Amino acid sequence: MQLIGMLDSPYVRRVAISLRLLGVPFEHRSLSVFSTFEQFSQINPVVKAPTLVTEDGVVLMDSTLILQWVEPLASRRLTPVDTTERLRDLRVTGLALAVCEKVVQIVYEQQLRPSEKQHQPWLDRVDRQLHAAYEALEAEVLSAGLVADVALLTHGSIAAAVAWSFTQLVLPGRLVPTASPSLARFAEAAEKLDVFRACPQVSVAN
Ligand SMILES: N[C@@H](CCC(=O)N[C@@H](CS)C(=O)NCC(=O)O)C(=O)O
Repeated sequence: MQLIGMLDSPYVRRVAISLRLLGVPFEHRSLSVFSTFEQFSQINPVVKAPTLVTEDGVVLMDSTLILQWVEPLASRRLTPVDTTERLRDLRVTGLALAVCEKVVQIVYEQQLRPSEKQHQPWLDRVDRQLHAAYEALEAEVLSAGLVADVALLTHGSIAAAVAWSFTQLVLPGRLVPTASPSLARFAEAAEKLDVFRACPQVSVAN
């Protein structure tokens, strides 16, 4: 199994962390959707990260769908068994992925479009959505009382920690820890776990 994409993508990172937690062996190919677009397109012409190439050579996209495929192959689950917990975890996952999407939209708008072509009303809209997602995520993390323990990690808690760290990396200062204290505390503790450290969002060489 090959996981294609760079760990500075929160989507690639959540899959890499989950694969390790699930104990599913994989080869990680750190290709960029930008600087190695052509090479990436040889594997997946759609050039989306993460891309998973299964043992049978099937090319899968989308972090959630990849995890949906992989989890039943493992002996462990990152999906809570209890129905109420599962619903909460899905909500946390959705909010964290919305955060990632909004941050990516802001970064693409600011870095890929010439400054004279940036559309402020669009950026304002996305920023409002980002803050709304963070507000709801903080409330969920607080009420769930998330603990950074490898045995307790779920899809939602992994996505929440990864989303927070990603936001801090690419939009420093945009979301301050005092506005999301429970999430910031949880993410900081999660980042100290071996499984998170094994999947650094900034390459050690940088
Ligand atoms: N919903 C997708 C989002 C994946 C995504 O947008 N990845 C970005 C990298 S962070 C990407 O592939 N960007 C290139 C592009 O969309 O052209 C997932 O969960 O995997």
